Formats: sequence, C-alpha cells, structure tokens
Amino acid sequence: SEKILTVIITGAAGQIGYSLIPLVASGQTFGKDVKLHLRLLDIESQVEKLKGVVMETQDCAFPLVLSIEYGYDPEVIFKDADVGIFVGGFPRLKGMERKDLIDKNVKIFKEQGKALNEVASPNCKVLVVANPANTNCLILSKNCPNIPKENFTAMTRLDHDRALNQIALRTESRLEDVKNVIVWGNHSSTQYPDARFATIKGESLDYKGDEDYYKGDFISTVQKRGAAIIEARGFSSSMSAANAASNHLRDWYHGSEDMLSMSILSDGTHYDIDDNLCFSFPVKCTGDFKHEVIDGLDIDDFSREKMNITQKELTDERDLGEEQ
Ligand code: NAX
Repeated sequence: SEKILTVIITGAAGQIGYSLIPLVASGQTFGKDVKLHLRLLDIESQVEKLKGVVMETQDCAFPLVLSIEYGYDPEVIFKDADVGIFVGGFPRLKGMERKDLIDKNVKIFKEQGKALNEVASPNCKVLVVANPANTNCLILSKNCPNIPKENFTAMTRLDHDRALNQIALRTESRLEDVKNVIVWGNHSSTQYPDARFATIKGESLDYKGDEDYYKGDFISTVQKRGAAIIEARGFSSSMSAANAASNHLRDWYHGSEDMLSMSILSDGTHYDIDDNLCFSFPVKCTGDFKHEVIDGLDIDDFSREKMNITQKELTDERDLGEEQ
C-alpha cells in the first residue's frame, strides 16, 4: 500500500524552514516512495510570508506532495501529524537573559505540546530544532502524555556532522570514511564532542597521538561553530541546520549503520545521566523511527567532567523552565 506521512514544520516562514521544506518535499528526507501532506505553522504576523513560501513550494511541483496547509493555529495545523519538526521559537534577542529566553519558549512549547497531544497521531515522531532545543523538547514531551517518550528527540545532528567534518579536515580523510563521533549533552556551547572512539576507514583514529587537539581546539571549534557562522555570514546556520534535520529524520526513519548523536529523553539508565533531561547520546537507528542508545563505551575522568558540565546546564535550564 502507498506510504503517506503527514509532516508538520513549525517556524516554516523562517530561514531554516526555507532550506528544510525542499529537502523534505523532494523526498531526500523520507525517500522517494513516501507521499506527503505538508502542514506549515508560523505565528500570525508571519502568515503572509508563509503564504509566499507555500506558493513557492507549490511551484516546485514536487510529485510527492499531496497537499499543503498552513496557518498559525497549532490545533488545526497539527491534526493527524505523523512527524513534527519544531523549528519555530522565540529568538534570543540582544541583551536577553537565558531565563527570559526559556520563559518565552516554555510558553510556546507548553501550548504546542497540548495541541500536539490533542490532535496529532498518538504515535507522532518529534524533532525539536528551535533553541534551547533540548529543554524545549523536554517541555513538549511533558505536555504530550498520549505520545510515547521515545518519540521525542532534539537536534544535535548538526554538531555531530560538524565534528565529522573537523576530523576529516584534521586527518585529511574523506568524510565518508570518518565514523563513530559522539556529541554528548546539550545543543549549546557546553556540549561535549568526543572523538575518542572515532575511526577512519574502520581504523581507530590516532587520538592519543593528537590528544592536545582532540581535547582542546577540536572541542571548542565544534562548540563554537554556530557563533563562528553568525560572525562570518551575519546570520545563523540555516542550510546546514536544515540538512542536519533532514539527516536526523532520514536515519531515524530508514535506519543507519553509523553511530549517530541524538538528544533523547534520558531514563536514568545510560551513562549515569539523570532521568528527566533531554540529553544527547550515541545512538544506533534501527529503522522505522526506532533507536537505541549505544551503551558500554568507556567514560574516562576527562569525559565525565565534560558530561557533568553539560548535564548541569540542562538541569538548570529544566529548573528555570519549571518555575514558569
Ligand atoms: P528564524 O527566526 O529565521 O525563523 C524562526 C521562525 O519561527 C520565524 O518565522 C518565526 O516567526 C517563527 N516562530 C516564532 N515563534 C513561533 C511559534 N510560537 N510558532 C510557530 N512559529 C514561530 O530562525 P531560524 O534561523 O530558522 O532558526 C530557527 C530555530 O532553530 C532557532 O530557535 C535557532 O536558534 C534554532 N537552531 C537550532 C540548531 C540546532 O542545531 N538545534 C541550529 C540552527 C539554529 O540556530
């Protein structure tokens, strides 16, 4: 029988939305044999702009797209959603404290969570891109008691793909030959990109031989890559963020042999990370939106310290959010 997915994209009038819609609608994300109903959400003041994006999407004449609807009411747009890609959020404005940013987004993700819980498919799969992505994902899940916890993910795939690229450059290897990197923790500057298990063409990376780099500049380059792009381009990452969102969903749906990084809801059983946090772990995607944490990797003192820092930040964000 014909495969059809109803896919919602929030923040669809924004920068990432503009790059993401063609990846999804052309079949790069879910495959050329999956037909799509697209449901695009933005805020009321952006509906005119969204209409323009819809017109362009129509004009691409994507054969897979069966229908497009758009609007600002989540209870309408989220109806029967099989996949929700949450890109829309309140941006961090100049001079804004983290607490303000979290307050604004808690409100949005509570409201959208309630709508998702009410009207989406009870097996809806979720990817949160909007920052603070991990904490937004946690809030969304808490407001969706009808949807299983394992259906909620936040995006650390961009950080993961950035780490792969840095290793390929450093070792003068092809990207396709670099595997087994991990991004632990939060999608923020406290994340811990971990190259200890990386392989090039199946052979262990010479981590010990280049330890100063992998414990130093490698980590900070990946952590600060988003800021470097803003500095250079004048806008935040959007092509690469959309590409990472598409990669995340493609691998989650189709499965992958690779070790990947996904932020998921911790249940307290992996790597001594507390439950009730949305934390990025090494995962294996086994297909049909299933994933398993890759357990059993050695955590040395250096790594534990880095993981504690990012866990602490996530705990603080969660607690700030709960004051709301
Ligand atoms: P833009 O500001 O271009 O677009 C965001 C869109 O969301 C706007 O059209 C806005 O009207 C809309 N929006 C705001 N509140 C909304 C709501 N309540 N419901 C629906 N839509 C709403 O930002 P863009 O560059 O597209 O980035 C989108 C988000 O991705 C930001 O939160 C950004 O911080 C985050 N990012 C996350 C990344 C990740 O790796 N997880 C990397 C890239 C990016 O920085």
